[in-house]
Amino acid sequence: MAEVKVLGSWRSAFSLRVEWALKLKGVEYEFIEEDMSNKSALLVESNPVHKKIPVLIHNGKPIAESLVILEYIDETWENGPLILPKDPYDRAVARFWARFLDEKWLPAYLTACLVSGEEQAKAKGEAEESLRILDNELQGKKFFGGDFIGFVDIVGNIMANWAVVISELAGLEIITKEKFPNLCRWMDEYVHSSSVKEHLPDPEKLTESLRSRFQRTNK
Ligand SMILES: N[C@@H](CCC(=O)N[C@@H](CS)C(=O)NCC(=O)O)C(=O)O
Repeated sequence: MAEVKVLGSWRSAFSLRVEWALKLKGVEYEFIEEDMSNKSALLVESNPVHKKIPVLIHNGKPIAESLVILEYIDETWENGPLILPKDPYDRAVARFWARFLDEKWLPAYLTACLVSGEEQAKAKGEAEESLRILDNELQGKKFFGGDFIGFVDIVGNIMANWAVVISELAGLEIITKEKFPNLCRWMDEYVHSSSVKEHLPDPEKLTESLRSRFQRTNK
């Protein structure tokens, strides 16, 4: 039987992407919790370039970067639902939105929650601009993937749970029903869907673990 290991952390949205994809495909795996303040030799040798989680190790061969891993999982385990669409154009579109989330929306959102004053207003504006585009993309759709959870939904996990916790700690209201109705409906649908809800980190535990980094005391 194939040996599948995931080097990750219970609180990392990136490593949970990998776990959710494996669960969706029904692949059994061993989860190895990494201590980010004391990275294991296995992590450093498996991902020598970035030394980051998640890493998927399949029969001894490591693969790093969550988006790359999701595609590998989809191509390797053909049973179960497709993560990326079949059609080449739809696949390209899904990859486009996944990169948009990680490269455009996420850095602006995190910056808005970490800085203050003018810098914060600028980052918040940029994050909201990305959210408007994503909200529009969800118009008339249940999930980014259509009727079922797919690549972009899995990558967007960070919006549906982490983003809410982080902005609460930072005392910023960004994703509201008034401004982003489609996105809020998607978040609700997504976190309550059967393939996701039982695998979400405990919200209180997550809040505690992110408190020291994001809570603002000088508001
Ligand atoms: N682009 C990477 C990001 C992964 C990432 O940022 N991992 C964080 C934990 S959430 C990490 O390992 N940080 C350790 C470090 O930066 O030293 C991916 O998609 O896998």
